[in-house]
Amino acid sequence: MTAQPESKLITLEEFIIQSQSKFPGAKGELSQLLRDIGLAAKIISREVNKAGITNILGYDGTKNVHGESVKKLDLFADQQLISALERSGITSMVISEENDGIVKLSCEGGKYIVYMDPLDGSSNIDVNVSIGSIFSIYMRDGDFDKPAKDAEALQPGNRQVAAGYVLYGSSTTLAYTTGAGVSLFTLDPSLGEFMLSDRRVEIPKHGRIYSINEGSYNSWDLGLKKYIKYCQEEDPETGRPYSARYIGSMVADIHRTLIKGGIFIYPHSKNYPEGKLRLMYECNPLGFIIEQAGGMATDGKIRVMDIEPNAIHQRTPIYIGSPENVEHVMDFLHEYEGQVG
Ligand code: P6P
Repeated sequence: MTAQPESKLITLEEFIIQSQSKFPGAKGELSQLLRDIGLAAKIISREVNKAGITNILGYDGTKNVHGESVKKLDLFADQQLISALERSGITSMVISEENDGIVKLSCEGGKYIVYMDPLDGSSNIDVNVSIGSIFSIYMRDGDFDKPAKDAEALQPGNRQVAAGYVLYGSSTTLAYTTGAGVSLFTLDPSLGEFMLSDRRVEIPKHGRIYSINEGSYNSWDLGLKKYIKYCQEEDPETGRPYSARYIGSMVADIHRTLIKGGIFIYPHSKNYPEGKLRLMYECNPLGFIIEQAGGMATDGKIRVMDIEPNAIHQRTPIYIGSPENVEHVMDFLHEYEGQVG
């Protein structure tokens, strides 16, 4: 990633407008939506970076739809993003990890439907580990003059029109795609602007990092156990043993995988028979990003983005990252399918 000379510094807003000009028919609505999300991200970043000072750390005493204790920053992020989407005036429904059902916005016939995990990895907030926001944008099929129906929200990930994440880490990074590659932006706090840092990022074809919570080893399928043992064997010719890295914030683990290559895995297990991670607002948007950067994202059998959803909060196993690493683990899963050990 080469530093941009001052004259070449491009803000997120400028980049979105430049990109829109490549689509003559575009009316700028999606561009406006992305800009609104960018503004919410700046506001959230400001609070995340001073959370320790403004008593916004800790729990607010409520629980989300999944019975998980909600941290104050979760709620703040949820409110900021929903307000941004309300202001956009073109979004009819928002589905968020922090809300049981579908949030209907005042623009009932709005063209877009947005899924989001407003603050993913929130269990890491109090220990100052990177956390992130994830968004996934769909377009309704039509009838924009009629109020959107709940059923319109259940679209497979291969119908996303845009997706992205914001990583609140040592710097605040925003990544997004509209299906024409993945661009990265870094927030310059002195300007209050996201500045273009990589116009089209590509994931390495292969990586020597595997990322999985090995605490659930005993409940893995035999093929996964065999694959992780393969990663740990000594074989200088294939660059093994690989390195194990696991942050516990999906956005941070996926961002590292995007930049350095390798594989992130959250399999099904005894505690999470369907997998832990959410299809619609974690796996589909991050799968879209990784695929657009040249990677792969599967549930162990099929492409994550081809899964036909039947519930807005449904979970899925996920194997995501460099294409060679994902294909390799799939080979192990297939070879030992149905075997116990
Ligand atoms: P575990 C965070 O709670 C999250 O939803 C993802 O960001 C992360 O990848 C995963 O759960 C971590 O789960 O079971 O390893 O703590």
